[in-house]
Amino acid sequence: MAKLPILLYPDPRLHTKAIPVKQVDDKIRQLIKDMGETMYAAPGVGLAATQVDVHQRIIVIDQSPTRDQLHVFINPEIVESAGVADCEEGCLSVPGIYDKVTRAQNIRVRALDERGASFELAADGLLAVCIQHEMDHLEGKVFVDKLSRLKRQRILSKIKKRQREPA
Ligand code: K2U
Ligand code: ZN
Repeated sequence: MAKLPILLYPDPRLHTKAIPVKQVDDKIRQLIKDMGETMYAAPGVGLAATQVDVHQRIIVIDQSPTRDQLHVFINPEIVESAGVADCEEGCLSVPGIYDKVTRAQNIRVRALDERGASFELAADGLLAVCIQHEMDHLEGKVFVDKLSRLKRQRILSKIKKRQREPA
């Protein structure tokens, strides 16, 4: 397995729209293993393939307290959504930045698993937030893109200031 480098905002590659996985094969399964290792090491609750510069529609999520229940979603689609909820979000591609984002409260998602079998999952709470956050990544969207222009400008200034400071 391998830890993969995570793209950092405002890297333009984060704004690439991912393409559907055509064949769930051993190469895809190895990528999923590497994404899981990368996510756990970060540490994060989720990771989209876009964030490791692989532009295919794959996300991994583990919001379990024991960190041993990895959800894998290949070619995910939200087939139902209901309600609205605000949640404080962060992102491994935008370290140290957190802000409130409004998303659907309850969702039903259809995807392929690591064997290529189709499944559906109903989600709410943090899992629902994370699925939507990761699916945004597959669309080339980062959560800070949803914030006001002023907030985005302040975040970019903070990132540029950090880059000027000695490591
Ligand atoms: O996509 C990512 O960068 C992974 C995020 C997923 C996530 C975003 C918002 C809310 C929940 C999960 C990282 O896990 S960021 C770490 C984190 C976790 C919970 C809440 C806020 C930030
Ligand atoms: Zn993110």
